[in-house]
Amino acid sequence: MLDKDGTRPKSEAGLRARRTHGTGVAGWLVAIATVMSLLFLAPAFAQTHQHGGATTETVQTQPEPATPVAEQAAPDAGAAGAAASVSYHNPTTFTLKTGIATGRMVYIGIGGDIDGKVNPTLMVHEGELVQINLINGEGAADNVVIDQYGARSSIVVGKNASSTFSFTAAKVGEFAYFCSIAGHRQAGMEGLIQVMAGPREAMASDAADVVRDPADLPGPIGQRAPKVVKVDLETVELVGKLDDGTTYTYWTFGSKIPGPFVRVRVGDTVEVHLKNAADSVMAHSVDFHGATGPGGGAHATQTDPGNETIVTFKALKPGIFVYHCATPSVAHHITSGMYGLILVEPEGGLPQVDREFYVMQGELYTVEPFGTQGEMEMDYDKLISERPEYFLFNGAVGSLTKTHPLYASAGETVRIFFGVGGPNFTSSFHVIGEIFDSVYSMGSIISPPIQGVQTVTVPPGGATIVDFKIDRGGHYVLVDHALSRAERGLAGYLIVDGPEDDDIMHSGPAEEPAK
Ligand SMILES: [Cu+2]
Repeated sequence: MLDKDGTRPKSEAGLRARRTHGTGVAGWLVAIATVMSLLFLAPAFAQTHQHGGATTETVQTQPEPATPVAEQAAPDAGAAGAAASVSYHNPTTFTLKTGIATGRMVYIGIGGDIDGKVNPTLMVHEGELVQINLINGEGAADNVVIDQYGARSSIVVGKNASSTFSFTAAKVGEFAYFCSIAGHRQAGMEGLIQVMAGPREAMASDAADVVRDPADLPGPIGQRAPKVVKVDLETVELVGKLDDGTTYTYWTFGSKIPGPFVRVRVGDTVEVHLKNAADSVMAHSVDFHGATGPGGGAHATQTDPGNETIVTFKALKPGIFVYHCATPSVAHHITSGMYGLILVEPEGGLPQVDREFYVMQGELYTVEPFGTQGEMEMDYDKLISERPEYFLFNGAVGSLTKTHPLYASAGETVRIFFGVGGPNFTSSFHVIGEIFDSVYSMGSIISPPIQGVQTVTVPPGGATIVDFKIDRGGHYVLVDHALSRAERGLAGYLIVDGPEDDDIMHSGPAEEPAK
């Protein structure tokens, strides 16, 4: 077992102390200045720039914009106009599940004031961004349409399929929402949305930290015989901190991103208990890429809120594998945070290292542009056309720079288990200032690792293991070398204590040869 906590400063004070010491040494400051400006100054600048134009930009991304923002603010400018643009970033969200009640086809409200109500009236305020989640509860094909706003969901086909759409409630009044599939409105699928004049009072946001610390993983298994390993996973939906002043409704395994690191050995029997929290809105499931069988376990684990399912599989092959939720729409569940890694160790384990870390990459598709403050809303159109706003390590902007950097000491060997949840973008994983000594390419442990690698390709639903010895103290930077993504949140620090060996690198010319 590795003792990782002995030298890793966990407290904020410890972090500050280390940073203060660091600035005393000019070496890394100079060497890393370019990178810092790339990774920190540029995004900060971009955020400032985007705040001003956010409202207009966002409205342009609506499927069919009903009313331009300028028009909303015009009649009674000042307070009303300002409030409308503030509340715009705190969507009022409703979830409707299709079902049968007293012999009719209906929508049933889920959560909040409309919980359990049949064809509930949706109360919103003028100027609010309204988000409607539709879940198929009866297995037919359904949608939701609000004609007056030109707003509609995709058609959800099959039980538990879901769709999300949004619009700005720019017109005051009562409007029908209904299903436009032939016969469904007549059969009962109809309700009202009531848009009240004037803005709602702003709500304070108290968002959770959803970032999994990259040092949070179990130690090596080493030598032992195969056995039955019980794995408990709980799916949790929660509002989490995406960035400073910015939140997102994440769907997670265990309230953190990525989900718990599962560690077994080849030949183990893995008994997975998947519990879906009682306050979840969606059904969830889990597909282990390290398993062999229907859906990687997803067929056996489609789990409604408040329920638990169990699936058991044999770990037949060693490797580092992704697991993820596989409930439709799968891309929606994955982008929202539902992915993790399972390591199936070979007999006797992997070569020993001093420190192991756990990092995963994913993208987020929000209606609002990157850097917008407030609560972000998932954008289904951007998701299916692969136009992300955010690229993230471990679920949030600044996750591995500001709040949970990786810590090590010079002379140590380091291993990073790196996976891509995606759902869509391949990573060109690289650590600025380092060379990977060994790379288990494509997550294969059976094949011998390749040596001396700068950048490693990791596809969505794929993973790798990189090992390297750190020869010199300083700050190293984890990136996807598709570096535009660093401007959208993707960066991490590996902070290495210890001597900054001038023989390996120093600022200025090589020393005079001895005479
Ligand atoms: Cu899910």
